[in-house]
Amino acid sequence: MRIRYSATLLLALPFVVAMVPAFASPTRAIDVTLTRSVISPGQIVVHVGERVRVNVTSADGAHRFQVKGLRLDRRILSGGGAVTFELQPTDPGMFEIECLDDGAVGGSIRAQLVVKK
Ligand SMILES: [Cu+2]
Repeated sequence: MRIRYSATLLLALPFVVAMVPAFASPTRAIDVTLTRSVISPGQIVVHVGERVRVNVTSADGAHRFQVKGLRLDRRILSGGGAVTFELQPTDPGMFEIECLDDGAVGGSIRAQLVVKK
């Protein structure tokens, strides 16, 4: 029963998300920059089966970077270098990216991760 449960969990995940060492070299790198007012780019487009490495940096302070539905939640520190994660989508879809500023007043900043066939 334990094995069946694990397999179901794996199938339910739309993505494989993992921290990777800086020296890994996947197919395509995407640089994302965070500020208090914008996530740049505002839309990240990837394709099913494509292997991408996303490098997230902050231009103006600490941020909390989340991709809804992917269990991706990272703290991005100012001047701390890029926080990198790798993904390889298995299904098309659209995922909301939300960025919260540490200690900031007001709402979060949003962007989209779009997976095309
Ligand atoms: Cu932010």
